[in-house]
Amino acid sequence: MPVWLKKQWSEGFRPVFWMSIGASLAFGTAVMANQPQSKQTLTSVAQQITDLQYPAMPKELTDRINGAAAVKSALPKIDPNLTQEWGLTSIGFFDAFPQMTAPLKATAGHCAKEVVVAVIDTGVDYTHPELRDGLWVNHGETGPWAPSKEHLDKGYAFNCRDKSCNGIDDDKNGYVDDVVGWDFVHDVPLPFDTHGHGTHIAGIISGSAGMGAQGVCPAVSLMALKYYDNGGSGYNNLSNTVRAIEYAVANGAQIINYSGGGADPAASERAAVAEAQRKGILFVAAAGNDGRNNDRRPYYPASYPIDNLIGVASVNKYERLLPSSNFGKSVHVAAPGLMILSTLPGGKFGTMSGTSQATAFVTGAAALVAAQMGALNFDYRKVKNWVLEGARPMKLNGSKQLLAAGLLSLPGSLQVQRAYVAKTTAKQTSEVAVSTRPSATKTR
Ligand SMILES: [Ca+2]
Ligand SMILES: [Ca+2]
Repeated sequence: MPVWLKKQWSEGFRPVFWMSIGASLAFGTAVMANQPQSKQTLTSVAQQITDLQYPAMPKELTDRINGAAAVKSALPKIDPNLTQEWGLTSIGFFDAFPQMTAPLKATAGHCAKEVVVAVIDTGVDYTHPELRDGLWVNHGETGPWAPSKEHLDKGYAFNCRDKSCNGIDDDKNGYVDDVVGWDFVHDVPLPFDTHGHGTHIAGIISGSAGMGAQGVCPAVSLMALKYYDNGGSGYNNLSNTVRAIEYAVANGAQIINYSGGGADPAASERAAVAEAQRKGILFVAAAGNDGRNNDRRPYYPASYPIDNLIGVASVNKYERLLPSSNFGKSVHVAAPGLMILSTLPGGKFGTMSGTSQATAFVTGAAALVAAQMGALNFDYRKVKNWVLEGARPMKLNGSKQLLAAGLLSLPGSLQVQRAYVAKTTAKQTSEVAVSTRPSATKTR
């Protein structure tokens, strides 16, 4: 089998054996809010998603882009049963709030817009009420615009008077009208999700409306990069992956979420991850859903030996590794990954399972911890260290070992981070004290 044909989702679309843990849970039990689960079938949910037309940019976003007053949308009342999602409880999300530093706590509904997370996936439903307030906006492609005299002399017709829709690459980054990201599958600006996977990942990271999918880092700036084509070749999916990573690196992402992968390495992909590392970007990747040891049979990109990578395994509600989850000392940390409730295209909600979802929890946690320091101070080595050192012990099955031997813990990571800040502050204070002390040699 060619290398790229194995590229697939990390919630595990396995043909036979893992069907019960992967695909069937991914879509088969996807539930729409306020509808009985049993009425949803694989076909009906997939069909609803496929039938969606690519919506235009949401009005809320265009208003924001045009500098108009933010439109307050009338949101349904928060359903406490939905927001108390088990994965959030497991990572200590609700326990973490009292521990957060004052500025962040005050704006906990908006984690930190300065932190940019690129979701390289099937695209994102950027019109979803849970997600539309948390989108990254490329300010080089926004703002009022008028055709030049040269344009008019050439007789060009422009229906639009904004950089976001003028058909011009205003910020000269190689992409025309890329306002919220890019669709590498169709090479068009709006990376709408007709699959469901990317929208689900986005909700876990940044869901912010409290309607049914609370994100770990609400309303962090989410850059939507669509690389995966369900009907496309594995080769195209790989080359689009590489282009998407390069876009994220070139356009200011601090964290990349990649909830996919395959059994075979690729030089181009490895080079792109290495370039992300050189640019100081954290790369969070799924460990895969083959139930195997990645130390023996690696899963890429999670298994590239590059130090900006965090490989993520998945656990159930009882904090046991899912049988489908890959493991090994080369896998860094585990996070919730079974029946995770999040957003689906078309303003819907549903559950999916696998290391894809676990990866999104780790990305959200990394973004939240990074947000405490301010985005300008982003340092992937420190953020990775806080996430891994803050992990709490978990029971492992027999020989299945994880490098960090632990489960993602927001309170734990915040604690490690605060200890670091306290130590750094103390060191700076003592250095100041030393430098202001009169020199013994000079006083003689
Ligand atoms: Ca551009
Ligand atoms: Ca433009």
